[in-house]
Amino acid sequence: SEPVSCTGGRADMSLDGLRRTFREHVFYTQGRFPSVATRNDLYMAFAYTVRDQLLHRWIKTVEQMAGKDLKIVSYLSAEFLLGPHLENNLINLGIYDDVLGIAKEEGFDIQVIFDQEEEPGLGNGGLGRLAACYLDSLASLEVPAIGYGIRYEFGIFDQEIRDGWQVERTDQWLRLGNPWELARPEITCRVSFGGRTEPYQDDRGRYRVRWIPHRTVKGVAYDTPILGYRVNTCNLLRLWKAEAIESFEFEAFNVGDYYGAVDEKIYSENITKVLYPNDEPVQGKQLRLEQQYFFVSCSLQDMLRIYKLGGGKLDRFSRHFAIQLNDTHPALGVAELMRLLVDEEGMDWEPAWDVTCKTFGYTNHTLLPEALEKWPVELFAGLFPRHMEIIYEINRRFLDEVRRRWPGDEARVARMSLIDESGGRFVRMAHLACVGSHAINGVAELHSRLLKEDVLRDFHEMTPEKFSNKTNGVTPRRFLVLANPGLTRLIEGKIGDTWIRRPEELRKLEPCADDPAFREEWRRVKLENKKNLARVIRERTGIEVDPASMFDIQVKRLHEYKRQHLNVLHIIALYDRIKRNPSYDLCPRTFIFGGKAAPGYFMAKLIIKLINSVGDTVNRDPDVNGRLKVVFFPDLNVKNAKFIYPAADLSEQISTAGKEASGTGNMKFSMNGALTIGTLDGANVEIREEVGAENFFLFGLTAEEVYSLKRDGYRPMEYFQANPELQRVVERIASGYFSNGDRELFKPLVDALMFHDTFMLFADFGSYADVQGRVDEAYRDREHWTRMSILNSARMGKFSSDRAIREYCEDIWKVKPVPILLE
Ligand code: OAK
Repeated sequence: SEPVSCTGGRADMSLDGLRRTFREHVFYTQGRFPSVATRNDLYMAFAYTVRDQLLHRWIKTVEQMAGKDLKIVSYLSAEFLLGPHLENNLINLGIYDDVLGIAKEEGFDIQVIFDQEEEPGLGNGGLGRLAACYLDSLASLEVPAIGYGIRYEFGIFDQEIRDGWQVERTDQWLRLGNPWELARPEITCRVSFGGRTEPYQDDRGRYRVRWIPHRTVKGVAYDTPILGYRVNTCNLLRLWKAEAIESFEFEAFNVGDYYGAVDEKIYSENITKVLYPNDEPVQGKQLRLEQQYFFVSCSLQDMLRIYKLGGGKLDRFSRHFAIQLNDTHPALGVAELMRLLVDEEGMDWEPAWDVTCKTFGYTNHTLLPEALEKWPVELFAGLFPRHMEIIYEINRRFLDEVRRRWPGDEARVARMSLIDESGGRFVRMAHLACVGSHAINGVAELHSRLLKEDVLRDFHEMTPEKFSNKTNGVTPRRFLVLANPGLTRLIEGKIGDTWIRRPEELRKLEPCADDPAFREEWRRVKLENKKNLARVIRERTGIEVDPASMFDIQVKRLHEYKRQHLNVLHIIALYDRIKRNPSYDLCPRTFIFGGKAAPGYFMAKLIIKLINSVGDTVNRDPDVNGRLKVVFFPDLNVKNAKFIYPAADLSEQISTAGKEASGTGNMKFSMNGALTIGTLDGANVEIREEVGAENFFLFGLTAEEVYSLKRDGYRPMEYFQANPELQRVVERIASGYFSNGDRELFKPLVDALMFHDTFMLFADFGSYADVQGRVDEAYRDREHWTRMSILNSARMGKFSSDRAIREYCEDIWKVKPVPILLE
């Protein structure tokens, strides 16, 4: 067919065109005179102006892909933590400065407009943000891709701090409308739950099964365009919203059951109401399982629909779709695709299984055993009677294979089974994902190795060829260009801007580390960023911090394995040194924390309280005399993070070795020139390799040492007794020094450390405190510190999500870029 013409008009990206479109949107979309337009009207008008540009490219993308024999990546994720769209799209379109100019002409502050955007917080932390970075890179590399997920009405809660405690408030991101999405009421799927199955013979006399479900809901597609950086590829993020199917309402109305109809509606809509705010571990709640199946079923039905539009035969499906499972949350997809192919499309089991295995890839994101998803068989079979049968059949065939390879090894069979029967019966989602995928990967070298040696050892022994590593990456567009315009300009002045697409070229900066004038400039930018953060901290917490002090920052979800409390123990140690020796020589430091705790995770919330309590005491104590400040930055999200990474001098990556799968905050900090103090955990290992051991502050046990210490019986008390400073630190907490004499408040935390210390803080405390001493010394030599800082940024190219996505494309998905032309 003829290419669609959408040149001129709103597709006009000249300054005049943009200005005209903007004015039109104020008028015709928002229905306002400029003189009465609210801040939100202006934001909406800008957003629609930009969206018009995206839609232009989107249509070109769809048009030029249609009918081509290409392969599409389908990224299945229960979470996408996108962050605000407006600024990011301006950067990717290359019209940031134009729009700044228009705003100025029209007489308002663009920052105020940016600030108006409510971010879609449809994720908890690392896993969801990684999915968003990968969407950015897929589009930037011109790879055809669809992200599939859930349109939660309420995303991750907003965090407030009251009296030092975390208080959760509902996230209302859709309150003022969402200009970035297009509702597609015509793209719908039916998703069923419960009921029973029944055998029958089809017209060819073959044994078949039909599922007679108990209830059915409707999934409606909501599409968000995802534009790549300075390319015309505009991919799709398709999020599903649950609604009641009409027939239920009619039936209920017909028998006069008005309330029944309304109940059904509420019941159905509940499925996509709210994001579960726990990251690792996830909670075994029925609604959560319903969410997973709901979005997976909608997405697979949608892919089959798109595929059939092209007239393809089902046994070739895997040549046209590569589906990636972002952890096990969408792993039910393996059973659902089998059901769709066998029950709905009439395929035989073997070819259907072949298609399924060739289509799916599985990425694991955690080493915490308690975070491996498993669902009680009773719950599972009740909701998905047909999938339960399919899983039993997959398992039967799979375990036959295991028995053929390892005759008589029933212990192995029990370990590998898709059903855990070691006490209660559970469906093991990671096993389902492994068996149903042709590729399995971890997210950092160390993590991938530990998966092979430990968590997924049996699977690796059986099919080593499925395993690989794909070290995580982050998008330099959002986390450097957008977050740190000062540094971006400075870098551009030296090496141009090609590094934004090819961050390996940042290496060209290395010689600048030896240039005193450049170092001076580098410090000036950092100082500006710190002043900026200091201002935001003042506005949000009332605390004054000194931009001349070292900014030592730990921002991430609150979790015991991430050991924010190890950081606190060290702060108390410094405080204790000052109290014992008022003239103690300490390089002034501002400790900044941020991150949300799962609402039901008592210990994580107590750690937030401890940080704030220590802050209250230390910040007010005149003896401290400016040497220490402690701040808890409330409501860490993508929007706030942009003030934080660029302002850091020191990045705290201090998890117990062997626990953090990768980490991605570590990359964001280092890219922005922060030095890392960290353990040999997750991607820290590779960051240190890249930036050089001499530019990284390493401490703590290795994963192997953690493992053998645990095996041989770890006794935290021994470390406690051997370290008088640690004793004084713990005593200050236990005595109520930070809690107005209340000895009970922090007792659970103190007891957990003294008697269990699962994450080995005591074992690492000495080494941590020593290395922090070296950090203090290093910071005094500002020239040398700046050198190290420049080298960190210059050597972080590997950790661009573009590199990660290229590896996925080549090794797992076997997909190629499809450049899109505008005219
Ligand atoms: C969340 C729920 C279940 C399992 C894992 C997660 C998760 O967020 N994992 C995190 O994924 C990030 C992206 O790969 C990693 O960088 C983090 O280390 C990991 O904790």
